[in-house]
Amino acid sequence: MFQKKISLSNVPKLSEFTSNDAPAPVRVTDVVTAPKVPVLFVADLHLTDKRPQTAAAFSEFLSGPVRQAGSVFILGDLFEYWVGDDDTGSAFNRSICEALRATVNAGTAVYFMTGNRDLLAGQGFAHVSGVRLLADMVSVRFGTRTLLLSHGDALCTDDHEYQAFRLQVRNHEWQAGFLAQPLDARRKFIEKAREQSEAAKSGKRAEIMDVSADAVTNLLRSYTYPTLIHGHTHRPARHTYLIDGHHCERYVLPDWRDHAVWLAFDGSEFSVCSAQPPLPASLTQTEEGSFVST
Ligand SMILES: [Mn+2]
Repeated sequence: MFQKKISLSNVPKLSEFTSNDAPAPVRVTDVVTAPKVPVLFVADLHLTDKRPQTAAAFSEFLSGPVRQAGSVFILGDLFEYWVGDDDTGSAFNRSICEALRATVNAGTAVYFMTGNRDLLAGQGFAHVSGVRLLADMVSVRFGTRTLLLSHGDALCTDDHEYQAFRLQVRNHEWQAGFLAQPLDARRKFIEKAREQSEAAKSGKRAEIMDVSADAVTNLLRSYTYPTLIHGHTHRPARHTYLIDGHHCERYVLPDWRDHAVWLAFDGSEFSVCSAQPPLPASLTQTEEGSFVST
């Protein structure tokens, strides 16, 4: 099949993405009904062969807590980067996929949503690993209770430059052009994009890069005041809101360093769990509420 090629040298740089348009409101595009409890939630593991301790923690997490759970939801940025599903052959990616596959085969449902780092993980990854792909954002229903799950970057609507970039890399033509490049060229491009992203971040105010309060309020109001769970910002917390007289919660998942940390839900209560107590100090308190620890 003819595939239009886009030279990587012609791929726009981060700094060239700008937009003053208000981003479209975030909408639920996927639904999961009554997954088996307890349900575990993780995000932002950023697995890479450069951090073997984190990869080992993931392997232990899968073979321990996850096997004892009914289901696990991975809400994006499982990998530090993912250059395409044709890269499942590398030793590191293969070992992660095999660990996921063993977990699925043992009877625990593994749900996976991409983040900004592993946006290109798709059907090929799902086929090898056995995970069930989810769109961002997904509604998970337990009887009358609804949880909304998202990676979280779609809610960072105050960062117009990032949102314009996000839109661009989600464009199918852009992706096809990117995927048509050799693996090495793709890896180099991602390394460079990451450097640019870090440089751009250093010039931005911290609030700009957090989720927008308005985006969160509008979302919770639109979906009859559910509990929102997301990652991406690396600002773990439990936020509470009173919107139109309804109490709502927003859990921000922690990123992983050298040990596993996850949020568990038994169908009615949440708890934060760690493979290595005590919890990091950053987990304990925010201005709006504190993380529930057990
Ligand atoms: Mn992210």
